Amino acid sequence: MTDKYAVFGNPIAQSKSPFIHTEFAKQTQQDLSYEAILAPVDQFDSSLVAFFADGGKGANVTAPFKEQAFSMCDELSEMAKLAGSVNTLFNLPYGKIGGDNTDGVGLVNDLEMLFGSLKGKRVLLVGAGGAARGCILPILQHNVAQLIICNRTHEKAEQLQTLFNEYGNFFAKPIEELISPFDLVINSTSAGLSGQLIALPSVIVDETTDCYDMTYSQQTTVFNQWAQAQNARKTADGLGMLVGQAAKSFSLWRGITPDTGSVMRKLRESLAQEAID
Ligand code: SKM
Repeated sequence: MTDKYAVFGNPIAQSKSPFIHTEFAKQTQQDLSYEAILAPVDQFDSSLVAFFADGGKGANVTAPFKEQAFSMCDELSEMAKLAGSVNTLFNLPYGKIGGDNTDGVGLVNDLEMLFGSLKGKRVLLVGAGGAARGCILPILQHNVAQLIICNRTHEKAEQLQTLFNEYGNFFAKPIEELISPFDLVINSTSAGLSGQLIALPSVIVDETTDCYDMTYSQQTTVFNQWAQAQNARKTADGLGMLVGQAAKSFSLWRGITPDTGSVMRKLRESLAQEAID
């Protein structure tokens, strides 16, 4: 019988997950279906419970439900516990729900594929919301020399410093105290194409700095436009992170790791096509 999976969000029409997981399933010859489910904002829990009661095997969760999904889980991975949010759910025996967070692994795999090993690098993480929190542990686990976090509201960055202090060389710094270039700057804020970028000092990026924007779009994101204007060595958007988190979820559910490269190429093509249409 075909195994059922889904992604829950609101909105959800923009989600590439059904395409990505259907491609992974074809590639690895897994008999599964994967649909996008628009859950009403006040009915995420009942939608998920109904999906699992109806035989759903697992689910991804996107905005705005990741924290709520976390609080519904009976069992959580260490990664999910520290992230405080969940994007991957498992239908466990006896009606229990298991949760993990694969966003950070997806990010780190993409960063190393694009820019080489993270080991020994000085890394700046911009933003201190849920997206940043989900990635701190995996970055620290890759032996960076230091990870600095900055945020428009400095107190939020300090709270994360307290939470992750024991896992590595991790500090919150006020934006005005950033006075030298980093090896890597990661934007986790959701200033997409037209959004307002938080004002960053230009000294943090020079021609040796790689820049990564967790969001993605057909055109260069506002953050990457800014990074290119500072002569960043390389810039990349978050499409690889999206495919990477999906690959990790898929391997947790199915016990088989799909190839991400071919799916990335197809997604890039379809984004380019959307830009033309
Ligand atoms: O964490 C992922 C989630 O698993 C799926 C997703 C999507 O379908 O757009 C985006 C991210 O939040």
